[in-house]
Amino acid sequence: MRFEQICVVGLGYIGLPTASLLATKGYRVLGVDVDERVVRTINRGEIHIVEPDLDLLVRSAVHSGNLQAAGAPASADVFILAVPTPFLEHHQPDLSYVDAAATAIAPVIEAGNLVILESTSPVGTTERVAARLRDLRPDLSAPQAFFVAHCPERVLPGRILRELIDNDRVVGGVDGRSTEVAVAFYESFVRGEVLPTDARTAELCKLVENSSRDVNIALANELSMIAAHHGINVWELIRLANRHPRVNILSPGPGVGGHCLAVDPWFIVSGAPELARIIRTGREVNLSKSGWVIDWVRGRAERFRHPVIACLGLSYKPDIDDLRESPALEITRRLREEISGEILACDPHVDPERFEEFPVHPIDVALRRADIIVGLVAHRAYRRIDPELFKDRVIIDTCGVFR
Ligand code: SAJ
Repeated sequence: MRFEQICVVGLGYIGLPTASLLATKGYRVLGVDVDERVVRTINRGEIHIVEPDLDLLVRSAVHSGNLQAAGAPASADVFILAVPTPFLEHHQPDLSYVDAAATAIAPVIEAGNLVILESTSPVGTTERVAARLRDLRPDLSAPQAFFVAHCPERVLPGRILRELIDNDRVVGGVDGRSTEVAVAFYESFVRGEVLPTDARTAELCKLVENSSRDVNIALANELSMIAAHHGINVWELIRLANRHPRVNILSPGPGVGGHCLAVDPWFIVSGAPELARIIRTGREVNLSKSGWVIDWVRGRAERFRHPVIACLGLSYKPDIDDLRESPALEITRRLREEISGEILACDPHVDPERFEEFPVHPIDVALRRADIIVGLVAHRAYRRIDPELFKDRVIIDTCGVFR
């Protein structure tokens, strides 16, 4: 089977790196996005998201002529759907973007095409895409007229370009032949191992990966609250427990952020609400952590008439500038609303000129003026701060940055 023309639908954090990587590997790639600004930006060889080295890759992909962006799909050998799968109220999955992407490609698919869903999806979504395409294209309803598979993305923001190539990939088709064709496609550009399965297992596999991390972080977060209750240093506790050869407790923090761990477990819960008890509770523990941190700050601020509180870090995890679902940002926002005092927000990765919601201060100003210093993100720049600089202040370390 020959794969030459690729159409990638959705040019976000997964679609754009994937499209530009494939273009630099020699495929002719059409990237599709409903946002006209995104299409124009990419066609200029520029990017609209932040990811190390992605600007260089997109520029060279566009300049080579192999990557073009457009508002609508066109015929191709392979279609990759990389659209968002957020949740609605009550944590029910919102599949409207997946449905819209399937509807958009339906008029242009041809016999023998491969359609891949990369979006993180609840169990059954790949079959739903296949059914929708068959409904819209009755002329292609013969068994295996075209191939449909799920290959969940697994890349870590901040390391996307490396992980797109190096990570092992799980590929599951809606039938055996779809699996084979999709495996052959990924093997053409992935250095990691490509592992075949069926579509439903591939869907649950991705959800389980992120739920496993979320549940493990929930254990660490719950421990941090229990340790505080007993007056025990949680970092010392975890360091010692992790010396057991079969124990590996993760790090507590101000909550769990990003667009994956805080979302994906709910897809498992909504698919099997009576059974997914630990997964649901893990989510609830992690969600409650921000409120617990705010109460902690409030308790320590009580003895000041007009406390000056430095909040160190805004991003959702260390050493990146991504603010999506960031508990640090949420805590800083709520402290600004709820505490009568002055909040000095800092983050070396957030450009104060471009961040408009509230002022972002240089760290030296914050350290000089603050009565209370709240460590929210363990950025490398903060881990290097000499503790002598704030030895007479109140320190609230939610993420072990000053440990
Ligand atoms: N966190 C902790 N304690 C820890 C580790 C992480 O509180 O010990 C917090 C982080 O600060 C952050 C959140 O968890 O707020 C998530 O960060 P992360 O680095 O664990 O994961 P993401 O969301 O950036 O990326 C995850 C990855 N999944 C796994 O590691 C299982 C990535 O491989 C997935 O591709 C990505 O989700 C996704 O797109 O689904």
